[in-house]
Amino acid sequence: MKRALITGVTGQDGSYLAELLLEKGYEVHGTVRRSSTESFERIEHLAGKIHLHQADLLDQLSIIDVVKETDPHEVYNLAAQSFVPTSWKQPMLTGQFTALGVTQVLEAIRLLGKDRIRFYQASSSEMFGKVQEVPQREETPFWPRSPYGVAKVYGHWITVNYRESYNMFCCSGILFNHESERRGKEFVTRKVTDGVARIKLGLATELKLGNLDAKRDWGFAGDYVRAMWLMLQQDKPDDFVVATGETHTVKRLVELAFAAAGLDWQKYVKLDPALVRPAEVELLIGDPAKAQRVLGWKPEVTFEQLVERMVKADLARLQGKPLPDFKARGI
Ligand code: NAP
Ligand code: G4F
Repeated sequence: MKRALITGVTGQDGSYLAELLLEKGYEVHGTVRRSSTESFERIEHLAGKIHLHQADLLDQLSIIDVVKETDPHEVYNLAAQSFVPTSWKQPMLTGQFTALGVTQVLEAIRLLGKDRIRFYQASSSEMFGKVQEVPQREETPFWPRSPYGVAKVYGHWITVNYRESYNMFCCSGILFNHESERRGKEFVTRKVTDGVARIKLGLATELKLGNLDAKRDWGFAGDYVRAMWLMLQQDKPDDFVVATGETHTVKRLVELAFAAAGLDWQKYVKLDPALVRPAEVELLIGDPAKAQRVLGWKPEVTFEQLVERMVKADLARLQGKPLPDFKARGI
């Protein structure tokens, strides 16, 4: 039986990846941080099926201990301070978690199993920032626009460097935005779908947003964790862009989400300058050709289906109803 260790298992991607690995017969281990309130909502349904270990990316010994104890075949490093605006408020912390944290995990692997443990790093399209090429591919130069993006560039290159320096099996997945009903409510897709559901149910009267013109290549998180796993099943380690190849404005997202609840967005959306970022990433659109060719990966959920399922899920959640069975409905 294969064993996998996921850092950041309580996050959106961690929860979907844990489900996928369980389906594939893995013994799944995840790291969690100690906190005065538990943040296990996304993995509650996996209680008893996965093994949780206390560890923090900022504490090297805890990372070494968890790698030693779990003796994994594969390590997926998903833990990070992942919200871009927070990275301007806490740039040092973001650098410590999101950049140096990667080296902590790589060092633990180098010490304990550099020839057998396969490593996945959660890199980001934020690294492309002020984009130097459209669409963005594996070779497109990086120009990050936030402390988060800068930290992810470090994480990407240290992953490549350990592959080249120590011949370790290290892959960097350059993933474009991916969303779901498990997305944190501070990210724009979920903020919008939750806001729409609240307005529909009479719990709110408006929704404040920032830049409606920014464009993103949005996919479904459940599709993207499949690409992570596929990267670690190849004969040799490599880096891959994972994206849909389509881009949409925030405004289009807003239109679709309000329409999914039968509402006219123009009556409810208010622009709030405080939500505009010090430096914006205006356009992201990825070229997933390499992932399609080498990994045989392609996304299954479209942007329109994604927005619809997120609105439906937020409506159900706020009404205390069970979440819709998306698989049965084909989305
Ligand atoms: P997320 O929902 O914000 O989850 C982040 C996870 O990291 C949580 O489990 C969090 O734990 C954990 N974490 C944060 N700081 C930590 C620390 N110091 N030590 C240990 N764990 C820590 O993020 P996500 O959307 O699942 O994304 C997963 C990864 O992919 C992140 O690295 C993100 O930067 C990257 N990424 C995401 C996207 C996207 O569109 N979702 C795109 C490209 C790359 P708590 O629950 O305790 O906070
Ligand atoms: O949903 P967002 O906060 O995601 P962002 O900044 O693109 O970052 C996400 O994707 C990255 C991959 O490219 C990940 F690496 C990262 O961890 C994270 O998951 O914002 C998307 C866009 C931005 O252009 C932002 O300015 O939406 C715009 N926006 C407009 N109004 C807003 C809002 N974003 C947020 N969060 N909140 C708003 O009110």
